[in-house]
Amino acid sequence: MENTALIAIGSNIGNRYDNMMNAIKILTGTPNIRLVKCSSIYETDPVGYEEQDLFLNMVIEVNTALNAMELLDRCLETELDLGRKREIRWGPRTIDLDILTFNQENIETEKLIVPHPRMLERAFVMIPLHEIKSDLRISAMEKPLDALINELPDKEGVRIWKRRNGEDVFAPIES
Ligand code: GSY
Repeated sequence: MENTALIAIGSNIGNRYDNMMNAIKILTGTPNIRLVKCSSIYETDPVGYEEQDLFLNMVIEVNTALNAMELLDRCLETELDLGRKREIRWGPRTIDLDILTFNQENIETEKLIVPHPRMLERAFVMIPLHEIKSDLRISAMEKPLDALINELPDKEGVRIWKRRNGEDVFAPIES
């Protein structure tokens, strides 16, 4: 299990919590992907196409023996297993699994770009990410995660929904 990946998970159709838990079970239910850490779950205002239901979002860390493209295929298979249909580009979805980082690698192919090109702009990714990887640095970052989060305009659109443990997850990023 030599590789480490961070994966963002989101859902805004049906039983959003069950969708997310089932996605984690399917994805990490084989010997070559191991769940290391889960963030709390946040309820978030939709970004992009705003006329849709609220999302639940979280970030997980996994260890894996797969390479990045194999992990992407597993994410896409998991989405399909859970009935995801790709319809409106920024629209509602049963489940969304986005690889944010894969080790420290920079990968740019037609199917996969990591680090994820929009992750630093999205409070619904950055807040759960900060919770489990507050010291993360990627080449596109000019500041630490907490400083970037404080500058994000839509952070009020990210509210705790199910806390991972007793700690105040917002304390380190409140200005
Ligand atoms: O890119 C992920 C799908 N997505 C989301 C999401 O997961 N959460 C929120 N809050 N807005 C979103 N817009 C899109 S597209």
